[in-house]
Amino acid sequence: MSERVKQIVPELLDEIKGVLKKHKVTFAEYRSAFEYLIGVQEAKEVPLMLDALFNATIVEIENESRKGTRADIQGPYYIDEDYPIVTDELPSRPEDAGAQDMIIRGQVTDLDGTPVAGAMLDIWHSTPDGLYSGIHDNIDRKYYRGRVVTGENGHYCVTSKLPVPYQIPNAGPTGDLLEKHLGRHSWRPAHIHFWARAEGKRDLINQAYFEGGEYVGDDCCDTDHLELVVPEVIEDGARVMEVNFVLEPAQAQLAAE
Ligand code: MBD
Ligand code: FE
Repeated sequence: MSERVKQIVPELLDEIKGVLKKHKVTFAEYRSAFEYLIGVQEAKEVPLMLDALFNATIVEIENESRKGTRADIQGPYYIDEDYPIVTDELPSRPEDAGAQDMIIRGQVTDLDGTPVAGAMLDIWHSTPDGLYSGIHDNIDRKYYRGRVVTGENGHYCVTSKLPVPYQIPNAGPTGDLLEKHLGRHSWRPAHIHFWARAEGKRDLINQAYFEGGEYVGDDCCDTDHLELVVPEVIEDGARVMEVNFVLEPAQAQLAAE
């Protein structure tokens, strides 16, 4: 058994037990929490609920040991597949042809500002109506997901369609927890997910947001996203998302683990 598990789990359990005692939680309340968790499982919302509640904390911890661009939450809707390398457009749904165009581009460098060629960026984001392909409404998983590789000078560029502020699925127990039980909302600012990988560099998972957008700074998933909030630039009618990444050496990753 892992030493970390032996160290952390008993402490976690003690903390939980302490709160239960402090508030003299009754058997009926315990049973209702029990039923709640069964509902989370039945709605298949375990990934959604865990990421909404805890991913931002794990990211905060990770960022203590990061130089360069800070990490952000991965969220529950990354699909771990060998997506094709895209050189021009992320595949978009035919019915979104009229949606706002978006250009995602930028440069990957190391800590010294030297361009990183051959870095691979996994990019994924929602449809213009706030759904994730491969997850919601049987939308083909090929849409709004793909990989780009940086060129000689560390640059990349890909076009897509603009995502909108995103309401996490709120008809289930995660939405109930946030909205009904805690009096919060269930929205995230519009965002684009990235996972940057390059040889000899520490992996970086993060997200870009739209400056001035609704829910920026008021995310139901508790991100602070002080970085990668991209000012509005329009080119030929397309919203340009200039997103640059500074990657630190992979040794830092090993040291942090
Ligand atoms: C998302 O799209 C997301 O990015 C997060 C963090 C949680 C729920 C849905
Ligand atoms: Fe997301």
